[in-house]
Amino acid sequence: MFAGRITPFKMLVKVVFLFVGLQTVLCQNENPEPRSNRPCYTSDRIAQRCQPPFVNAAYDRVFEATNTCGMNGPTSYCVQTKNRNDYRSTYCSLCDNRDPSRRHPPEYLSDFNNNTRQKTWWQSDTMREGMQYPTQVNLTLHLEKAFDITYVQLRFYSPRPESFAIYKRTRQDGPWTPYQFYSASCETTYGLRRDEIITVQEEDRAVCTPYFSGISPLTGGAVAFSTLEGRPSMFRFNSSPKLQEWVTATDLRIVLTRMNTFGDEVFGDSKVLSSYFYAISDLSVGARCKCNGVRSRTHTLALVRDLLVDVCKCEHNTKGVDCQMCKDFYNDQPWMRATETDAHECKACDCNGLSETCVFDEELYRRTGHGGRCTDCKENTDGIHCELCKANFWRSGTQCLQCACNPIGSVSLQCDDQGQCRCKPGVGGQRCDQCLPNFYDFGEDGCVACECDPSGSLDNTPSCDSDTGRCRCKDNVDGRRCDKCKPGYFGLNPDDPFGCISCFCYGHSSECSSADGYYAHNITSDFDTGNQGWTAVDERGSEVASQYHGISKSFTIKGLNEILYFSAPARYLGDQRFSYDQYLTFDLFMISGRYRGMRSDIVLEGGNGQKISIHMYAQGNQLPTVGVKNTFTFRIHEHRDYMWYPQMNAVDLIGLLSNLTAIKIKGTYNKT
Ligand SMILES: [Ca+2]
Repeated sequence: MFAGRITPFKMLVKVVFLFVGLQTVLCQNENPEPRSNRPCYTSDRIAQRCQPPFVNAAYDRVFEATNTCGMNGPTSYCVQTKNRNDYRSTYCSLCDNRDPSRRHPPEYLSDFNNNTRQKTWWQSDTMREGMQYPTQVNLTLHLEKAFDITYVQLRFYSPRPESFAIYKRTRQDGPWTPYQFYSASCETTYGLRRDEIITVQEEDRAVCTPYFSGISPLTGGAVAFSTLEGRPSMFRFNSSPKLQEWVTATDLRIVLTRMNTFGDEVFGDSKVLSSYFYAISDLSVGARCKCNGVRSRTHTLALVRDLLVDVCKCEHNTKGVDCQMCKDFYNDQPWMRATETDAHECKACDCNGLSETCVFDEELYRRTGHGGRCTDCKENTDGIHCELCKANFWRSGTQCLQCACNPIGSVSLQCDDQGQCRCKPGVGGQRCDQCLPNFYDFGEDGCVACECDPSGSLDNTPSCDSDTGRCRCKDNVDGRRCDKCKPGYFGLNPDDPFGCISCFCYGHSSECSSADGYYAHNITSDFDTGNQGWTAVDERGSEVASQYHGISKSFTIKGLNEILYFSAPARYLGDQRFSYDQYLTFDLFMISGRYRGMRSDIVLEGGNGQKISIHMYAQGNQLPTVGVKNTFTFRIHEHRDYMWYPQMNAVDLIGLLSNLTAIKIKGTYNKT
């Protein structure tokens, strides 16, 4: 017994000395970060680190205690004291939770700032009720949000425990991890070596210290745990994520493991047993609301699990209970804790005003220095900054327009930068929704070529019905591809606006075909060597006077009031069937006079008295002009577009041509 008493007294001297030293350290390092109440922005609106105030985070919070005295009616306890002569004396009292003057509930742990002079404390059952190792008491403090813990300080009303530990959680649903062990028997109670040196590699490891575990003082002993004390990186706190995590806690737990005794409990004396219990008058937690350096000084309150708790009022475009993330749309840079040199303000994404949301893209940030990837781009835009048009859209000025490529006719639903879709073979149109000219049967494989023969196609331009593929033919042409003459016609010819010419078989057949062995030749008069057989005739066909001019190489007729014609020589006459659908061409030079319209300007006469005639201006010819050489061309064809008079059918016209007796061209124009 005697030896057992000597040891704690030796310890006491050491404890007091160390405790003073620790308090000094606490003051120096009370704020691991600079003590500053500066605003979160400078007057120039430049973001800078700002911090919430240093507070006692335990103040006025409710502790949960797994054991409290007097909960099931009054129990007695005895307090050992020492008088001036160092003799112990004992007085006894009652604990009764129903009696306000005798209760010792857990809330007395955190009424630190209570100005009442009367000391308040929480107290457990005594050893008489079975309170001793291995039965332990847990005192749990829920901070409701993360705090940066600087110290945890306990002031005991009973002697300090022989063994107790501080645990913490960094998340409200996380595991409890040890913070610190206090034990006079580190090895046997906690399995830890006493006072281990903390290494850089294990800065976030709890250690066990035997100091503060003696039985003296019998009351009023304090224990202060400084979270950074003895940790190698404590002066490089801002660059040590491990220590930043180490000081973070959302909940704290004091686990009271074993009481100190004088060893006299073994005799089972009820008064002695009643004198051993745990009692703590105050527990304070020096901490800052964890806001990661981006919180303004102002507290705000929020309801968390029906409790009003402190939350950070986040600045620098951050959000979250601890300002631990960037606000929506401020994801251009990764979230980082503010430091003295860089506030790490969250920056807005660049979405060209076309989105209000974005996400942080690590890979993009590594590549470009900007990690904001816009989402939900509006107005049909897409891209990291909503700078592109969505798939299957194209840009027209500032707008993105839908390509609307026809899914059947298009190779792809994406059009080019002019809005033109890529079409399958034979398909056309901006959206590839129709067959190209000369193609038909719009379908999955595109369109099929109509393969119209240009010679037989209207205006020599191939085109067909886009549904049936039937080509649009000239009048006398037939066939799906306009590649053959209609029955009764022959000689498909691109120069023929009707495509084919009528057969003439003297009424003995209506069908014919082109025959080999024929060639086209012109009958021409150039008047180089006289009138070359041309004569001048009057209306009745009687020859009249004419002149030939060798210098101008021209054949001339003059008349005053009579109508005179140039009459073609015999080689133009006779069987001229092959001139059907061919041309009659001549040059005319009018010396004087004025043209007056007359139907019989040009006359073709047949053997049986038939004749056809035509106006000089028909078939798009110009009116004859004085002093100018005019060239006239007439197609010899019965179609009314060619304006021959009278109208006759092809067979009759060819019949006329088969025995042509006269070609007359009017040569005087001074009389109508
Ligand atoms: Ca108190």
